[in-house]
Amino acid sequence: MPHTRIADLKDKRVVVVGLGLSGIAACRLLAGRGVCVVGADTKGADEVSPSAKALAVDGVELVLGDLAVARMSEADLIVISPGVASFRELDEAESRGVPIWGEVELAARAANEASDAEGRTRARLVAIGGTNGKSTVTSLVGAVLERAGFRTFVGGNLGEPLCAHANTAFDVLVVEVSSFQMERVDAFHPHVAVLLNVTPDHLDRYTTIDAYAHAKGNAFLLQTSTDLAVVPINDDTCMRQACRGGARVVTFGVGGDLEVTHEAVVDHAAGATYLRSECGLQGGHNALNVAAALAAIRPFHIDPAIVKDVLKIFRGLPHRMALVRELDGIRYFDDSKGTNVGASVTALRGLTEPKVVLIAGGRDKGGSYAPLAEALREKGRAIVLIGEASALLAAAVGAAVPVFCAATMADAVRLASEAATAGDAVLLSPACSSFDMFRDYKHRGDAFVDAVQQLRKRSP
Ligand code: UMA
Repeated sequence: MPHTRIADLKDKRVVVVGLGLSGIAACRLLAGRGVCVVGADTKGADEVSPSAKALAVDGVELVLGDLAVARMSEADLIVISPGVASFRELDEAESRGVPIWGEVELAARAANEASDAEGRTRARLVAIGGTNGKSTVTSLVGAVLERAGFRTFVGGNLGEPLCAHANTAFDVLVVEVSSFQMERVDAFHPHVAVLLNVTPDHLDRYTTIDAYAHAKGNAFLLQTSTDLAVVPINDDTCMRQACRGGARVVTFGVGGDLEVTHEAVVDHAAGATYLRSECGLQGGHNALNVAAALAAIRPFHIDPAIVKDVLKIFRGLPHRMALVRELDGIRYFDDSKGTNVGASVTALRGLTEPKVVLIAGGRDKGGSYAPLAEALREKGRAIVLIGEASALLAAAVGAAVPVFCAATMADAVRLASEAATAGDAVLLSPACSSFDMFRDYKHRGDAFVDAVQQLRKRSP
């Protein structure tokens, strides 16, 4: 039933799988619209968060510990959280014709229905995907639109689920979309869809990189000639995905419609030039991020003077190449958000210091660490490993640089500071997810920042 309206689900039985941020927001949204909601999680009652348990107060039936009890095959709809991959009961329900939506699909439909019901113009949807840079571009696009006076939602994979805001009147929804979130969409129709890049990631969930790229590309599917698809120039993988829909394609990069040169990002169609020296975001990868953001805001016809103001002050996100401290001539950078090999290689190569001590490791995601070994051969002083992937990483990079292993983040920072010499950088850019040792990448980054702040100056 691809065209089910949420309004028609009143008193119907909907199972929401996963009671993290997305699932909790989805449960509340559906319960608020008179749906009989079952909230299910593999975690038991003593493991889920207090917010998940509090859903019972909103009338949500909780199924905790054993998903089979949720009787998914008898549901009218299943809504899954992004972190939930396929499992037996879900496959069975799907084979019996039960529709399955991702949280973002539910949210986008709910936002449209709320606007229609109140006679408001529907918010325009800007979806921003890609292996790396999507949080930065999402935040930048959001910041420009807000400054230009649009009522703007900024969130999605970035942290705030759209479901939590589907009833609010916005002009634009700027949503960071992950491949997980794009797996289950069928009415999701962005006015602007951006695919920044595709490099190996999440290969513990996808059998091939093509399957991963395909999930990301679902964002383009319903686009038509009045919509915009934004992709890097000369990137066949991203272009192939964009062409699965019917949008006008705008490219960014060297020689693109949004052209990146040594000095500037140039919007040829608008006749506007944005000097890179006047941007708060620095580095080659960030020039590409700026170009992609400028492409994404094209349909909103924003005065370049406003855009320039924002570009000047926008300095990026916490835990994304953030300078924490300089001590004994060594700069410490927090790139905890570098959760895949491509991100860590970009971070390493982007540093101006000739030598870097890298802190990496965590939960392995199934890709190859060979590109990291190559970058370390050029720029690495040493690597300090943490977490489950330590042995795998040591095997992959051990020939390139000296390897140290640490049990905690505090140990890792201490070992890294001892291995570094004045003029080096110490970089936390783990190339892995954080869930083996931390709640999430923010928690990991905070632990790094704490440990760096505790370091004492070396005695002369
Ligand atoms: N669960 C199950 N069964 C499963 C798997 C999970 O019951 O098979 C339960 C867990 O026990 C837990 C809940 O599901 O209680 C967690 O759901 P979730 O993993 O979808 O996490 P949320 O808290 O809803 O957070 C999600 C995104 N998480 C993931 O995609 C893994 C967050 O992205 C996002 O910020 C949030 O929705 C709001 O939109 C994080 C992320 O790591 C930052 N994203 C990946 C990335 O950027 O690489 C894709």
